[in-house]
Amino acid sequence: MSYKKILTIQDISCVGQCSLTVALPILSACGVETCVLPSAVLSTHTAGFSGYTFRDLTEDMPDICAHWVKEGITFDGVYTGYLGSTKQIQYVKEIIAATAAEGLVIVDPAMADNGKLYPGFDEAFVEEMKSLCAKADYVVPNLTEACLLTDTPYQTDYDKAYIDGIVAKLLAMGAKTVVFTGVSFHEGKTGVLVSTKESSEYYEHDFLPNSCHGTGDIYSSAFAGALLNGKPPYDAARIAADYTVACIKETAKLDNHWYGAAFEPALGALIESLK
Ligand code: PXL
Repeated sequence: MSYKKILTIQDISCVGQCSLTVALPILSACGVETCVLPSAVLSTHTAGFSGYTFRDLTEDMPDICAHWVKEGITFDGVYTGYLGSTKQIQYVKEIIAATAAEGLVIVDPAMADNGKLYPGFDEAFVEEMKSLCAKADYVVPNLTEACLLTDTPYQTDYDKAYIDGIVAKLLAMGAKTVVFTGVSFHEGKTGVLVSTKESSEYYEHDFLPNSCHGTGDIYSSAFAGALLNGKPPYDAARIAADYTVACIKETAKLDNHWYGAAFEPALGALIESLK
């Protein structure tokens, strides 16, 4: 039996259905042993709430890593999401080198959406994030993040050449596979483009108007879980897309559920799709 162990590094937003509170249950449901390194602890996420608390855990990281190295702890993969500071990105690279030298590196450069950086991030953070993406086996950006990482002006109206240009830059930076989410070429549709230097495959699915916060984290977590289950990248991308759509549909049934997506009711379907 293959029983894989992944480390996921991202924040704990205590309330808000994103980052670790999403990644841990989804990866566990995928049958993957999930170890966590919280990058920061926030009372809520930063999108739509005001006055949230933020405890940066950057300075805990070197000691945590040193302890793991002393114990001989290694991981089959590392999946990074929202990171707490620019300095932390350097530590994350060191943790990957020390504990997952042979493992899969999945980087969701969770820092921006809808043409804007999340609160608290700046150009220096984007620059440092480029260096982490360069080390990724899989980088999973949305359009805003992909534009920031490649110094491309953000456009909502685009064609295939615009997207291909961004992908080429991400691959040239060093990312081995680009899993580009939210790429839409037809009205009412969106999809994910999975590209390496050799190949490119696109999975199109319905665009749901009630798009909700946290779906990027749901997507990346399901993608990482499917990949660690041995699914080929395109299949993992498709499984994650179908699961994310199911979560958005579940959320649409709820009143006033604006802060996150109801990912729990669709976990059973995700588990089925991995069989
Ligand atoms: O879903 C991405 C995310 C993760 N963590 C925090 C966030 C966000 C997006 O806004 O604020 C704290």
